[in-house]
Amino acid sequence: MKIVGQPLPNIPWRDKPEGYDGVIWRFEANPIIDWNPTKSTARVFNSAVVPFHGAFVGVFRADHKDGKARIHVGHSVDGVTWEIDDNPIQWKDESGQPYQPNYAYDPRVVEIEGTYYVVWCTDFGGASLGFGMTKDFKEFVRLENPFIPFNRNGVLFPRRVNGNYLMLSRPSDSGHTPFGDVFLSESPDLVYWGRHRRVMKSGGSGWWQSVKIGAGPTPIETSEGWLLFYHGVTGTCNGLVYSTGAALLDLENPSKVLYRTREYLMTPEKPYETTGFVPNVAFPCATLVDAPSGRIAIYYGAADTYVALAFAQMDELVDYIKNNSELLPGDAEEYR
Ligand code: BMA
Repeated sequence: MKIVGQPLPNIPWRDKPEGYDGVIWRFEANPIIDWNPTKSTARVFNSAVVPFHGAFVGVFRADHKDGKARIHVGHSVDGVTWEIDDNPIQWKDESGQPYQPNYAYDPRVVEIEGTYYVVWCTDFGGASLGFGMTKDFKEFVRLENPFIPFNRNGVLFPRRVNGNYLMLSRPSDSGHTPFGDVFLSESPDLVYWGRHRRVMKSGGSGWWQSVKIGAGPTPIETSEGWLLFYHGVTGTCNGLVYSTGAALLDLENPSKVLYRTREYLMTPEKPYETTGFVPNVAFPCATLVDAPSGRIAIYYGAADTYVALAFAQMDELVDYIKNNSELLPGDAEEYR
């Protein structure tokens, strides 16, 4: 079993605590970003991190003190301590004109062929996917929105598959959507998207993913398939609960699910996950990966208030997913 990717010897890392029997373990100093991290921002969570020039850069969801969500750049030497810009990203459109989204949240970032792409949730007559690129995290170019409303949780694959770019997304409604499956779309040029397929449905015997599911971080290429962390949502009399699961998708045709966790891997347990602006949310948006060692660091938003960090070891995690899998009808097929 191996990860297909680059070494990242400076990945933030902790060995699994002695006696702990889960396959994802939390950083003991969580949360790594607390309330009011900059002058204008109240809460930073559900954010994306990538390696950059020997250190790390992030695109952070920041809910401002006016209550509105925007996205900001941050830098870190160790992936744990972050300097976040107080100003949101200033976009220009492809003709060089300034462009600012009305709101922006839940960004994912991926490097493809030397360019960093950002997908976020934007206002496009309702919640939909915003899209842009940067090469240096200083100048950002806003690109065409990939899909019509309503949609969330857009996640690009880190390379083309069979010549096309791939994006996972979760078609939704304009509010706190009470449904949601993960879909896959292809594009030859990152402008025109089609060949839509349904990848995974909510539901199954595991109630933690009974209401809706959505892709989390950029899928990780492994010898066993694309490793996808995703969030699964259940309803309670106190509102929705966001847990984390994982799946392995077919390498050549990622619309087919090979394995998928029947039980969650992580659910809100710690005070910073169960208590905050929105209680009971563990929402993964990014991973860092050291391919030779199989180490995975997971960045997740906690309680719509904090950024937290957790860790997994690829071979142990993949074994677990394979041995504790439950596919739903249609998961393993190409659903068109
Ligand atoms: C979802 C998104 C996430 C958020 C979650 C819980 O609909 O808005 O950003 O973490 O709800 O509030």
